[in-house]
Amino acid sequence: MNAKEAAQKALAGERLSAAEALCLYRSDDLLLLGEAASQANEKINGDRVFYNVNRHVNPTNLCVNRCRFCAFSRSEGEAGAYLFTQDEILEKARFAAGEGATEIHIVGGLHPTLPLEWYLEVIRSIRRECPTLHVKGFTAVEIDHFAKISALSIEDALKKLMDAGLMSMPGGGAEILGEKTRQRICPEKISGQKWLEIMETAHGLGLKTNATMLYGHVESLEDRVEHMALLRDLQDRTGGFQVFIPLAFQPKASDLAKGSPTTGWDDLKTLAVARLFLDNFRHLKAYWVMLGEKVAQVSLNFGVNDLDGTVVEEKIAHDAGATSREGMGREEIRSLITEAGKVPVERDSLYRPVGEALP
Ligand code: V47
Ligand code: SF4
Repeated sequence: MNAKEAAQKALAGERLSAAEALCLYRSDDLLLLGEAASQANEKINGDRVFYNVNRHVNPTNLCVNRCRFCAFSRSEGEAGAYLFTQDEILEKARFAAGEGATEIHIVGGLHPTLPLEWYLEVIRSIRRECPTLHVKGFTAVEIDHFAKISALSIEDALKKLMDAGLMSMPGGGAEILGEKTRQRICPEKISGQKWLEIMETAHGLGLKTNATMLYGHVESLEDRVEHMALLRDLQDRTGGFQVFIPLAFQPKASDLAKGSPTTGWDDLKTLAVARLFLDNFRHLKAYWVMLGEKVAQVSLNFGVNDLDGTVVEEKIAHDAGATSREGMGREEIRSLITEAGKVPVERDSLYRPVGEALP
């Protein structure tokens, strides 16, 4: 089968095999992929493109994992290591709520000594003081860490976080799920299988989560397609993933992939293939922080229907050399979307339009 036939198959509503996704990836007909992915997206999402008004907070960069691609993390005593106090975090949340944010996105390193109670109190205080904020927090990697340090099962750790007020989970820590490549890039991290199990447990408890894929380092195209196939299988079972977010590797301060960033060509192809292959994911996000504003804008015609958010203070990608801004204003995001011929719609963290009657 050639790329044109694979694209037609996807548009006819038939599920693509891994071999067909690879065939799309290997095609150099970028516009064919873009056109097909755009049509697939329009069928389910029309010409509306979502964004949200949010604020990222990374409570600490101390991390016991030290993944090879990560320029954000530090070890104890190392220059640049930090830990925000609970008051500092609450102050950032208060400020965000005052500016009209609807979501606080909390992700950090695996701190060597902080107990789970510290994180529970962070969530409780934000929910108490800022009731308009949705608390989206903690990757599956952090959930595993919390369970280990408090001798709890994954399910019980998640229940405690939910009781404290956690409302959904971001999609980080997925990296590349296939074990061989995962071992090369983040040997200390939980396995891909464990990441999937934690997501399945969260979905079983009614917690919606996102899913990411870190691409553009040492992985092969086969790794990427296998990764997406594993996500598609889990989504068939649970329906708990809200959105797929490919994360473009930022190579500064990493010896992976000899320091070259992804190309716009690869970024757009990856998003288009994801839209055609992941037939059970309604939403596809272009994370403008890692793609850059320009590629993110063009991707709105390559199957993307979500531009993420205002972000405000981004550390993970910027410590690794991202050249985008650390945050973007609501009006700037809206005009990027409008200029690409789409209709901007502010969403909440569960993908409901803000300010419209809820179903
Ligand atoms: O898990 C770390 C990645 C992730 C680098 O769910 C890097 O809405 C690129 O998951 N180059 C955290 N990526 C960020 C994340 C995220 C971001 C925005 C929205 C959502 C969401 C989730 O960042 C980590 C890791 O996969 N990362 N280092 C790097 N050098
Ligand atoms: Fe730690 Fe996450 Fe960075 Fe890995 S990617 S070193 S787990 S902060």
